[in-house]
Amino acid sequence: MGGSTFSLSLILMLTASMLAVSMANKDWHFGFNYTNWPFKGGPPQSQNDIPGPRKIVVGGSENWQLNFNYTDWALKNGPFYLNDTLVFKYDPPTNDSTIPHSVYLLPNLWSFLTCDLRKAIMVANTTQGGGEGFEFVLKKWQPYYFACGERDGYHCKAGQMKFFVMPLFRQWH
Ligand SMILES: *[C@@H]1O[C@H](CO)[C@@H](O)[C@H](O)[C@H]1NC(C)=O
Ligand SMILES: *[C@@H]1O[C@H](CO)[C@@H](O)[C@H](O)[C@H]1NC(C)=O
Ligand SMILES: *[C@@H]1O[C@H](CO)[C@@H](O)[C@H](O)[C@H]1NC(C)=O
Ligand SMILES: *[C@@H]1O[C@H](CO)[C@@H](O)[C@H](O)[C@H]1NC(C)=O
Ligand SMILES: *[C@@H]1O[C@H](CO)[C@@H](O)[C@H](O)[C@H]1NC(C)=O
Ligand SMILES: [Cu+2]
Repeated sequence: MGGSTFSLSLILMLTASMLAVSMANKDWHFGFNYTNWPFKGGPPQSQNDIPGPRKIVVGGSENWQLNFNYTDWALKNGPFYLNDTLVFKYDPPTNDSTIPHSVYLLPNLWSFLTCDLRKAIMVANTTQGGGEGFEFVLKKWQPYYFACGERDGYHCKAGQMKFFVMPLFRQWH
């Protein structure tokens, strides 16, 4: 149903961002002027002028929770750059009415699309999102596939708690 269209658009998005990166890197060596580069455009508006790495709260004021479209959020708040910090905020499970969350890194696009956690790595457990939140630095030039690992992938699959980022180089010109 809607699932395959959704997956297709994700693949298209990833392909587009990879293409942008590889093209940009290629051009980089030729010293192009990036002022008008459509993909480089940089993070929109205010964030654009901050030269150093940014600290971004995942989901903004919605934090890290069920039924928020993080794919959409990542699209609208990207691109992200190397050394930017993503902050995951979620309440630790204090009683039965708190829904526990966590942060996992999935190994590849396919496990991301299918929310397959078998080879995923937990980067933050259910208590680490409390207080100021859990901070994850985008240190490497690679795609990062994030997902909540709770309920054996259910939060990822049905709760939309997943998104990916491909951090870009900040200093291109
Ligand atoms: C890059 O292009 C913009 C717009 O065309 C121009 O204003 C700027 O001076 C150029 N920068 C360099 C370093 O050539
Ligand atoms: C989430 O947002 C993406 C990108 O805007 C969109 O393609 C997708 O349909 C949305 N998912 C849901 C379940 O609304
Ligand atoms: C990221 O930070 C590390 C450590 O501070 C630094 O060595 C590295 O050059 C930075 N990378 C980029 C792309 O800014
Ligand atoms: C559970 O914990 C949350 C947050 O600490 C609190 O707001 C809520 O009232 C608690 N619920 C119960 C049933 O104790
Ligand atoms: C989560 O990780 C923190 C830091 O490593 C640790 O202190 C805590 O006991 C862990 N909590 C659970 C529920 O595993
Ligand atoms: Cu969750």
